[in-house]
Amino acid sequence: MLTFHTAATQLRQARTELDGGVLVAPYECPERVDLVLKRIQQASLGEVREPEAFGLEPVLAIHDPDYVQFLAECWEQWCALGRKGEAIAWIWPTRTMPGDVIPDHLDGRLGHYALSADTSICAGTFEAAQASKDIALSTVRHSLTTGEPAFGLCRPPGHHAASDQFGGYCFFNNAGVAAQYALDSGKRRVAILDVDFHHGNGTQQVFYERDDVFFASIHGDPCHCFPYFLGHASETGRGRGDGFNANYPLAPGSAFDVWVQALDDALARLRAAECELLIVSLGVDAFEDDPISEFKLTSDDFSEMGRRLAGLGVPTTFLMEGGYAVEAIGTNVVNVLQGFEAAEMA
Ligand code: OKP
Ligand code: ZN
Repeated sequence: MLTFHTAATQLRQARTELDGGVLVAPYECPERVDLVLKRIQQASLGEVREPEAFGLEPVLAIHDPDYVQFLAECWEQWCALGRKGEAIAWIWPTRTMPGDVIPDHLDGRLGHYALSADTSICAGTFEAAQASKDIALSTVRHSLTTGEPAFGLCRPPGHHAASDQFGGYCFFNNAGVAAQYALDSGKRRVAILDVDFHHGNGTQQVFYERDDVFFASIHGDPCHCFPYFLGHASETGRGRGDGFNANYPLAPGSAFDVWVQALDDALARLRAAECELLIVSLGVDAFEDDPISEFKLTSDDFSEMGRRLAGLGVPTTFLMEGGYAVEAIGTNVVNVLQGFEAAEMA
């Protein structure tokens, strides 16, 4: 299987993440990409290719222009204020002060455009986010033109990024940008299946009122897990999108026997919706040893996941999301991709 990757994803080298009341080295670190690449080469998965530059137009097809401009300017403006650390939001519009006016001051704008305090903005963040969406776009274009599966080694991830909010390590919604590109290229309906441990709140929000993208997500129950405020089973879509959103919140501690039932149900829903392309938001943080997640999937379970995904029988684009057990991240990603290939061959 072909992989798309570029070193520009490593332009984001954040030093800080607010975690347990202290600033720690971010879980979403550049080594994640190095280790996945290393395993791809070891396992002879296939050629690794550079993405092409698509510019900001496909981003603006799902993201708010002022949000994109905020991301472009944030670091320079933060530095101009003479701040010492990285840019982290610390005040938000809330139930009691809804904040209909977008503030002028950067601290206010940060609160407006951030959905969590775990994600700093630093030098190179905007550039890395652009590289990541170019990988997503190059990967989906390959699947569209050849019908072949392909893997986009996106970093930073994308599924928490909403139309005008960043957070959960995400800035542009790579899967959403790719899905919209597929629709704009002539596909009538696209499926996004999110297997990351965390609910893909951004992807859900972008497509919630639409019937041309079916979004399904298997994740830790938001009553107990990030992002806490979206991802319940009762969220099924709105308006013409009603029936095109399927959430499978599972209890922390769930293992593959439970997880795979949700997968099979999600795949049946996607089959019934007659989707012409499958985009997999491929986080591997459902792994048993992930440091910030709470499912119990083994490395072998990821191979079986790949085999079952192939059963849908539609052109498939895999896009990297989370996965923080760095010692196993390469094995787990490549197991999904090779499981998929093995089942396609059979
Ligand atoms: C991103 B992706 C503790 C962790 C806070 C929340 C998880 C973000 C996951 N500081 N971050 O879905 O893998
Ligand atoms: Zn995750």
